[in-house]
Amino acid sequence: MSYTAHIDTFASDNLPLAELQPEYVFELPELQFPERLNCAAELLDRHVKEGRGDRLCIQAEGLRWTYAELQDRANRIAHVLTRDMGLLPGNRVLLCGPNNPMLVASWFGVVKAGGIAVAAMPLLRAKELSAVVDIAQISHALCDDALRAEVLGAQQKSQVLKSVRFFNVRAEDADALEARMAQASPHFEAVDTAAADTCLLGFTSGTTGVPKATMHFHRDVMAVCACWPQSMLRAHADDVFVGSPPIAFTFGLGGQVLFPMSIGASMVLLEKAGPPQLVDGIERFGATVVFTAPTSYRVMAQQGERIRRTRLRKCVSAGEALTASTRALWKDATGIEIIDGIGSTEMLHIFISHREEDARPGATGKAVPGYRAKVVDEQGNEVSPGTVGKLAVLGPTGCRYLADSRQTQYVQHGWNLTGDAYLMDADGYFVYQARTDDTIISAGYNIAAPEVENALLAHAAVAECAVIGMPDSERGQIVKAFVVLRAGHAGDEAMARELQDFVKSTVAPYKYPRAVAFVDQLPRTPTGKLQRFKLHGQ
Ligand code: 3UK
Repeated sequence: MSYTAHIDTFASDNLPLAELQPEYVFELPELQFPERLNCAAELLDRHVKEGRGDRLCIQAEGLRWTYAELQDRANRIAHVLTRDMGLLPGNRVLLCGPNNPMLVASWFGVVKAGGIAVAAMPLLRAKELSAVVDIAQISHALCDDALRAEVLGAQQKSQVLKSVRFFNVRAEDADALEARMAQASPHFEAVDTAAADTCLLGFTSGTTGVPKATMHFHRDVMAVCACWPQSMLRAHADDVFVGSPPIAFTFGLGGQVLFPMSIGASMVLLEKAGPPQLVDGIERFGATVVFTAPTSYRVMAQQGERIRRTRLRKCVSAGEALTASTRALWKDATGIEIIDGIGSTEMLHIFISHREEDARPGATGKAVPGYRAKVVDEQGNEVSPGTVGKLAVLGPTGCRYLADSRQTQYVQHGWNLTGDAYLMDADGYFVYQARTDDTIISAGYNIAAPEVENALLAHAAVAECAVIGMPDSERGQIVKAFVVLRAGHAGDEAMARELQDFVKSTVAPYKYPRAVAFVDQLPRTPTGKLQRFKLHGQ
């Protein structure tokens, strides 16, 4: 048994067996980790120790914290957790709240104390939260007062969640986290965890509904900081990071917290970060690097002139495929070339991407140094360039589901299969096609749902749409489109026919939607991903 600092061994007891885990590669010199490593000490304490305590770390509405100030808060929280709340290394701690400084301080308090941070999407309701609590056997929680009712509801449903404290409480409350912190010492030596001790669980419901927890080690956090940001993002210590995804989504945790801190830069935390608030935030706080999703870039592009007058210089897109048209729209509006990157909760962060100058419209990029990527067939054999197959990746991070039989779907032959259909072009660029379960087979033709969606989106009357394969006795499946129309358009027979003809005129006619339904909205995950599976049977 190798070294561990965990007294509660729940995480290691529930890791997938070694033979079910992917292969890991640590080829870069930056990926040679010592046996003992605490990522919170590396990302936070190291800056203070090396004399950068006075540098700006966090800005938020009416607040500026230096690295030393964040460390002070995190240390006090670590004391409250271990002394008042009885946290033991290896225990899981639920973190819930919108993106704000106390949520980040809580994350560092938990990880310094050797706990396992489990951030929950701020939109989750009591029932969904209690599922998270049960799967991860969560004993402690630190939560924003804004989510008090949901967290107390989840605690009532669960047997395991024993200790809860709230922060950002407005009324006088002796039990509030801040009141307890005021009594605690600002000094706390980070627990000497193993590089391979779990420090965070990332929940993913994927696009199919049933939640699963991915397990990430202290060394995984340091590995994602050492790979993509260094080779592709290339930000520096004076950059100011901002973004829209919740910290509970590893895209948000990396982009807004881990990556800036890994280089001594600063972050802006916005509790609400829809396109208008994000544009405001970039302007008001002088943000230079933004992380958000393609849909958000499309809306923000309307404010191109305003954005040109800000300090913004680097724009990262992930979460969904970035179409060539969205890339061009943003470039025309702002002059900035988006950096696209595909990542996943399982891999922790981005593994295929590109630098601005290597952007290829319609392609995601190439394997990030430190990672390998290939396109394989059903048997796991690499296919030739230009052929569509399944995307397979490996690197220093990889998929470990907590006690979940779906491990053998994601990891095959040592490679991580992300569930995406891709092709590699003749120059080695990876080009996104669809989720593998979004490929519609109609009368023998393979049709990628996103391609039909993009064709429909080009029609002036279409605000949003989703395309699925509907079972059909004659053709196996037929293409069915769910369409949200822009205001002022009627969803009638004539419109359906017009859209069908429009698609036939822009893509191969066999791809046109034989069925069209008009709806008011589309089902999406809290991170904005389309849930096509929810449309089946509608
Ligand atoms: C899709 C993309 C095309 C793809 C994520 C960056 O999205 C993240 O994690 P999730 O677990 O979803 C993973 C799936 O989302 N996807 C993500 N990025 C792209 N498809 N182009 C892209 N650029 O289907 C992937 O398998 O929610 C993204 C960093 C951390 C993340 N967790």
